[in-house]
Amino acid sequence: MITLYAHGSPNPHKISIALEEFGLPYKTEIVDVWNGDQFKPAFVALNPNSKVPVIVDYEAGQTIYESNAILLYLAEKTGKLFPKDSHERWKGIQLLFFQAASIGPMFGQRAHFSLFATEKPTYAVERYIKEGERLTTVMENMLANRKYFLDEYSIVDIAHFGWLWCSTHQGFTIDAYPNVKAWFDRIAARPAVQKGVTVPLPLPDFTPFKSQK
Ligand SMILES: N[C@@H](CCC(=O)N[C@@H](CS)C(=O)NCC(=O)O)C(=O)O
Repeated sequence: MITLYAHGSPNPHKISIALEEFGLPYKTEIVDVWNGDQFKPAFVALNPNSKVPVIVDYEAGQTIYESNAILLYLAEKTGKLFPKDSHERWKGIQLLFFQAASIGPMFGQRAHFSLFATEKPTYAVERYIKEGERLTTVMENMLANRKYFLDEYSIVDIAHFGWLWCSTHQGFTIDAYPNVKAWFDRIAARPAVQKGVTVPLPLPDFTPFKSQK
């Protein structure tokens, strides 16, 4: 049995989606990151960086943090949703790093400065909106004439979907990016994805933040 430590937020949703896709038995523990649960010693013992998601795979005696490392772990454990062919595999690893190093942090800062910051400094708001649009253009080009980021549906799609799902709920539209939009709708239609984004909690209601934008 696997325990997923999570909250209703983009990086944990990558893992609940993957667990649903893999059909692995799991249970969830809610870590309320809005109220500081991630800094409690018992959780810091699982992830010294105090962030969700974390999984504990009791059968294997393995604890893992960093969402894309968890995705790779689960793909390796099941032998599913990640290519075995070396060239395609390295393309996938590269895209997982790209997602973790660029999309996640930049979309995160965009949401922070545009929505959550009590003061909204114009420079920071504009910087991250511009970077968010630039990165969405990068994905638009990557997805030209492709159904998925790799030749087949994979954990790379799941990794990218988490933040795009969240950012569209935060009001950052992808309508101007037809390849990203078509890919997004294709992934969102999957039953495992529809279930995964509700586990352990759906995204919060961003309406109060959007109205102060
Ligand atoms: N690079 C990490 C980022 C994890 C992350 O930022 N998680 C957020 C929720 S989506 C969190 O725990 N935030 C609480 C905090 O920053 O204190 C990953 O991909 O797992």
